[in-house]
Amino acid sequence: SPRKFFVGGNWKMNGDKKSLGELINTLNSAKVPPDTEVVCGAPSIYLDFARSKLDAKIGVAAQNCYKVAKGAFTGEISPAMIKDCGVEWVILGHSERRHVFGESDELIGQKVAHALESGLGVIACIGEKLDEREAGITEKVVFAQTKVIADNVKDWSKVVIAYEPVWAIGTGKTASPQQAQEVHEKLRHWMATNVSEAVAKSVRIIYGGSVTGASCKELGSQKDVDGFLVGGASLKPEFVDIINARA
Ligand code: G2H
Repeated sequence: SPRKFFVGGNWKMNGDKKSLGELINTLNSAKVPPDTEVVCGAPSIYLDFARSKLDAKIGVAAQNCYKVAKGAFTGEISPAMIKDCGVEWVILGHSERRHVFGESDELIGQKVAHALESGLGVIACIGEKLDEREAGITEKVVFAQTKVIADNVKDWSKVVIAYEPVWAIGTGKTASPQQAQEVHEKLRHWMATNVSEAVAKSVRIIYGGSVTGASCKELGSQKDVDGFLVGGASLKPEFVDIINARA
């Protein structure tokens, strides 16, 4: 595959300097395969800490950012600030941002545009809820979410799409390798039709939702699964096994 395997960790709102420091020590001494890219999503207050402690072989991501560079937006952080901490990536449109904090497709699109213009890489998350899957509208939902993202992208080399079915997030209910592959393949086809063949071939589409050391190998061997976005298991030494899923 021309696509470099991508393993993202999403620490969400977890850890402290002590526990994250220990995790960082484990990651720094871990083997990272040369054909695998690893990025850890740290809480915003620990971005500087994570970037200064993690080896250069591991990237760091913010878990969110705002859609403009600066101003009177109490509590928000900008891509410029993220970059100023030496951090290269931002996760946008995570289901918790969408469904706990009410972020709209439109806002997520604006954030994607501004983060890319600012020079950050973007891990853009999409995924259907359980009732949507049961109603048979998974494709419709993920295509609509992808379209809003795509409308805001010029340089696809800086974008990773994370497919995270909401019913699989933090529930221990991982999508089966077949369920993941089916949606990833449809997303790649959508990219070919609506963006270009070249982008469809090169864009990484990663899977998220209760990925573990036990489930990562079979998921990661699917043709259109180019890596993972890992929540709970990214806080444990098990994350090293997931980094080595294809090794
Ligand atoms: C999905 C995933 C990481 P978890 O949110 O983004 O979390 O692996 O805990 O389901």
